[in-house]
Parts: sequence; structure tokens; C-alpha cells
Amino acid sequence: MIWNEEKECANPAGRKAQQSESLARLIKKIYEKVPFYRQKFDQAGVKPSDIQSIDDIVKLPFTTKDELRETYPYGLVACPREELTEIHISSGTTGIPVVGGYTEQDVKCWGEVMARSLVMAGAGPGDVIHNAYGYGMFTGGLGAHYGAMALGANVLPVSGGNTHRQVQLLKDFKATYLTCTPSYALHIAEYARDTKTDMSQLALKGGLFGAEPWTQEMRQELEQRLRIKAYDVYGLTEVIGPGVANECVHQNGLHVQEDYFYPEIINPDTGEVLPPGQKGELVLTTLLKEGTPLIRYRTRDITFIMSGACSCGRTTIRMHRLMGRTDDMLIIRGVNLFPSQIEEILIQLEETEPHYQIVVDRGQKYLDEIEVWVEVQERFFSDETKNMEKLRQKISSEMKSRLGVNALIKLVEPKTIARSEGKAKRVIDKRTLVG
Ligand code: DLL
Repeated sequence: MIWNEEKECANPAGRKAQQSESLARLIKKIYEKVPFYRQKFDQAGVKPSDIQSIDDIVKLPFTTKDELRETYPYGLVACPREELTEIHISSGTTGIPVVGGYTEQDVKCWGEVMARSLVMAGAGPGDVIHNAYGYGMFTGGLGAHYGAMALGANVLPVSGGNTHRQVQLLKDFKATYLTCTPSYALHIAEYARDTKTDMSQLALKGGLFGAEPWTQEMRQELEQRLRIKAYDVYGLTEVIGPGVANECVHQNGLHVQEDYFYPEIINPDTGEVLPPGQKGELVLTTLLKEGTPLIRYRTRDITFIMSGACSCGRTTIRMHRLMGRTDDMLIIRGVNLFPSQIEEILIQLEETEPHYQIVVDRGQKYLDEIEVWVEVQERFFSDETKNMEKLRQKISSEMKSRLGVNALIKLVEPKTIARSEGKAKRVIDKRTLVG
């Protein structure tokens, strides 16, 4: 089944006409309504009348994450503030978060793209969807929820955590689809195995997993353990949340919802637009967003556009599953984290030096684990275990409350962390990522 054949299977000329019209209308509107964009376009010397076709998009300047932070919280809202019905922000940033604002129409669109995603994964009206993405400011929970509602499915808004209960509910309600991060899905699978759950009591057919990098190996692992088909779903708060792109049953690249989100791949160093097949930074334009539209937004995610038609019948272009990021952002159990945020905490504590090393690994339970090695200042370093333990706990709770991550802190003696002579290698990421 295809959820919206008219849009997902549009012919190239029809799609281009719709994208062109949407872009022209959007640029005209935000030039009038959003001073931030007006200034940017003026500086770049582009007028709304210069944008007649989607091909004209290259005339427009990029928007960056830093600019989003500078306009926090309402700077990019393109409608009267009272018309916003919902707001989300990105997770895990100590500094200024990025904002996604939705009008009623935007929430509807979100439901539509997520319904399309669920259908791509083989779901349909009447399926029972166990939604273990976190509900709250994170977009995973509500995004999958709106999609399930638009689809006419039966959704269980379980949210994350309490794995024992997750397994029990999966059994009791005979959920046919599971939606959560891939690492949490593996954790659920592991828990089910450890507790000797009879997998034939589960009715799962598939899962929609995303919000963090994962691999083909992890897909296989998930498919075997949960006896499902595991599909990749991509999205980001600023743009809408999950539902920007999704895999269909062929599991060969993610179909981008091109009528809503116009993708480009650029060389991150030069800004040059790259042709299909060439790897670079994904840039997205929200063609129909009313609340907080984004123009040529640099996602910092690395992928490439795949050429050729997909045998599922959809004509939307596909992007390869994500292959990395252009910055050093880590995603630990769904929380976005920059090493500099850890550094900030260590600098503020008088007992520690800002010399540190972060080790990220996939733990025994398949959940990401983060270990931070911290150098203690000479005058605070002591052989007394009690003192050191107290300091360890202090750093740990500081990281939990300010960054939202549970890090294992390992205190090391002064001057033991290797000093670098060039770019410091702060992060050792042991999670294997294969394309
Ligand atoms: O993670 C939205 C989402 C929720 C996507 C549920 C999928 C499922 P943010 O918290 O703003 O939003 O994080 C966005 O997460 O720029 C990518 O780096 C990463 N990411 C999202 N989906 C994938 C994926 C949500 N399928 C950032 N594979 C993005 C790899 C992903 N990385």
C-alpha cells in the first residue's frame, strides 16, 4: 500500500511544479514576515521575485544551527505567535536549544508524513503501534503518535523506560509495530531474551527506528531477535521531527518526503551542490512549513542521494542511511551531546582540569555507554577513596542534571591524559558504524 499515491508517486514534472510554487510562495511570505530572513536575503542580494522555480534555490543563502540559536526562542516564527499550536526543542544542549514551531496545519503535515512512513514499513490502519519513543520536548514520541493517529492505527503511548513493562505490554496488547530508537529496541530484545520471554507470544511485524546512528549489523540483530523487519526513519527537530525520510520495504535508502522537504547535498567546505552519488552534507528546505520554516538548512548530517527508481513505485528520491556528521556531536541514547559541553562543566569545577577523554561504547545491553576520564587537579588528588568517590559523584550528577546523560566518571591522576599537538582527539567512539 502507498499512503498518498498522488504525492509519493508524482511524475517528475508535476513534483517540480509543486516544489517551485511552494518555494516561491514561502520565500515571498518569510521575506515579509521574518526580519531574520529579510536581512539575510537583502545581504545576499536576492529578492523574492528572483525565486520562480525550485532551481532558483541555489540563489538563496544557507541557514545554520548557530543562526537558529541566535534567534531563540521565537525569532524564526513566520506566523502570528498565537497561531502556533505546539513547540518542540532539541534535546541535550546546555546552551541554547533549537526550536521547532508548528501551526495546526504543520501538525497535520507531520501526521501525514509519519503515516506515509509507517505505511512504507508495511503498517496499515488497524495495526497496533507500541510507541516507545520519548514523549515530551523530544519529537520522537509525538511524531510517531500523530502518524499512527493519521493512519487510523491503534497507538500505545508507552514512551521510554521501564523495560519490564514494555515487554509485558508488547505481549498483552499484541503490538504489531514497535517505534523507538534502535538501541532501545535492542535493549528490549535483550531483556526479553534474558527473562526467557516466549517470542511467539509477541505479534510484532516491524519497527520504525531512528534518532541516532545505527548499522546494517544492528538491523540484522534486531530483525533476528524481535522477528521483525526493521526500518530506518530520519528527521530532526528544527525541520519537523521524525518523518523527513523513511525506508520502504526494499530497505534500500530512505525516501525523502520531497513535497515537504527539499533535499540538497553540498560540499561542507565550499557549499557547492553535489550531484547524486556524491557524499556530502544534507541541506533541507521546508517547502510547506508555516510555524518555523527553514531555508537551505545545513543539517550537518552526511549522506548522498541515490539515483535510480525504487521498485516500490514511489518516485520520491532516496538518500542513503546516514553516514556521519560534519561536527563532533555525539548521540547518546537519543540525547545530543557535544564534547564542549562536558568541557564547560569541567572548567567550572575547581577540582578538575579541562583535560578529558570521552569513550563511547555500545554496552552489554546494546545501549550506548559513555565514560569520561577526567584529570583531577594536583592539589585535590588524594589517595583517599572516600574523597575521590565524592568528587566522582559530584561530576556525575552535574552531567546528569545539566546534560541529561548518565556518564561513568573515571578520575585519573594529573597529567596522565595524552596532550595533543594538533586537534585534540577527545572522543574515542568504539561503536562500529558501517554504511
Ligand atoms: O532525533 C528526530 C527523530 C525522532 C528522528 C525519532 C527519528 C526518529 P533531534 O533530536 O533533533 O531529532 O536529532 C536530530 O539525530 O540531525 C541526526 O544526526 C540524528 N538522526 C535522526 N534520525 C537518524 C537516523 C530527532 N535514522 C539528529 N539515523 C539528526 C542516524 C539520525 N541519525
